Amino acid sequence: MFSFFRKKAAPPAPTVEAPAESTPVPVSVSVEAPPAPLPVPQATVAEPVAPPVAEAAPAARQGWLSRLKAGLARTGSSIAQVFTGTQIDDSLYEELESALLMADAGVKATEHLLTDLKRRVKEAKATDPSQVKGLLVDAVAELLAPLEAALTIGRHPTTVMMVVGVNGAGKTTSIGKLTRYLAEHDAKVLLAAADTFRAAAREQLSVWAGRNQVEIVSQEGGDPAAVSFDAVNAGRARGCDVVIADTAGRLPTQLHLMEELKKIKRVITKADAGAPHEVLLVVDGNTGQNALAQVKAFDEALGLTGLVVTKLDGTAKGGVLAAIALWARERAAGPVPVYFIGVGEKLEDLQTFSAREFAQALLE
Ligand SMILES: Nc1nc2c(ncn2[C@@H]2O[C@H](COP(=O)(O)OP(=O)(O)OP(=O)(O)O)[C@@H](O)[C@H]2O)c(=O)[nH]1
Ligand SMILES: [Mg+2]
Repeated sequence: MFSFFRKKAAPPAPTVEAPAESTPVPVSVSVEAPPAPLPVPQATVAEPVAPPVAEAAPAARQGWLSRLKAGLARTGSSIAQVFTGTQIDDSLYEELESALLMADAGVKATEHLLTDLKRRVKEAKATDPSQVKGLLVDAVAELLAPLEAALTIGRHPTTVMMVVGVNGAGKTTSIGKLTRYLAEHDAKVLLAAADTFRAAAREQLSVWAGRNQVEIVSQEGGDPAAVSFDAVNAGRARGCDVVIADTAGRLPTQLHLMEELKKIKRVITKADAGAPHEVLLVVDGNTGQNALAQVKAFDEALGLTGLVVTKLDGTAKGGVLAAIALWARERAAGPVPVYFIGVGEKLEDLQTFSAREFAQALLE
């Protein structure tokens, strides 16, 4: 989900100059509007300015759900197969175990789900395999529920987000989609092209900036930390609601590149003591169990605040979210929410995550 609380009126005219390298694009959203209340803590605000996506566009949401369903269809049909018999017996649970493992749920989450399911079956005194399927939806939805949380902006004058992940996970595309979503809700966004090594990467982000008519700070061959620093300063000076830094893809095993990410984070904190407010990991939903390894490694290096799971429209099996959810239960800092999931390459193909909808799409 996403909530956007009213920000206070824009600060006095910025005096800080834009970095020489930036290519400002006219911004379609107004900084001055809405005139009003001071930022308020989430707990005391009844009415977010923007309703969650689910309420905003039911028709679009429906279309998205069917794409998610189609993407996860293989998992769905192999699990459905388990419930076609007439008895609830050991072989049903064994088949279900294999199907969950095949769906990338991993050993621990599979065990957890089977134990929980057996308890539910006993409690419900279920006798028909088709009932068991409904109970499995409940079990999966409950396991995934802690991953459901709203991405909130407006708590800070400028919310700074840093987006990280392995190569090709969908970081830049997701930033483009998220930017559109934020701009549609009247948030003023500035993008930082902190993937400075490849000209194509900068170009890709500036195409998204152009499409969404937002500003971008970019620097040929520059230091990613310096670009991020400039962008945060520029964003704050220009009264932006959100600054999003796109970083270059890297494997968690590339230690020097992980050090570089830590440096970007440290330098962002120098520009704004409370920032980055969000460190988002973008994970390709097709990565299987390796996705969990990525989440753990990036979390250890940077302290993640949220996840975006992409490409769930393709051949993704979906079960890895159960593995992530089980891991998140034991995480000292609490679960890492899945703010968004990606179900395609188009602008509207980024949607908020709902545990129950996901469980249903996966199993029904
Ligand atoms: N089908 C599908 N494709 C996606 C989705 N998200 C991203 N892609 C595609 O995945 C490819 C890689 O996306 P990028 O956004 O460039 O990935 P990245 O993480 O920025 O890549 P690097 O910067 O090279 O590390 C592109 O072809 C995107 O169109 C999605 O949700 N579904
Ligand atoms: Mg990229």
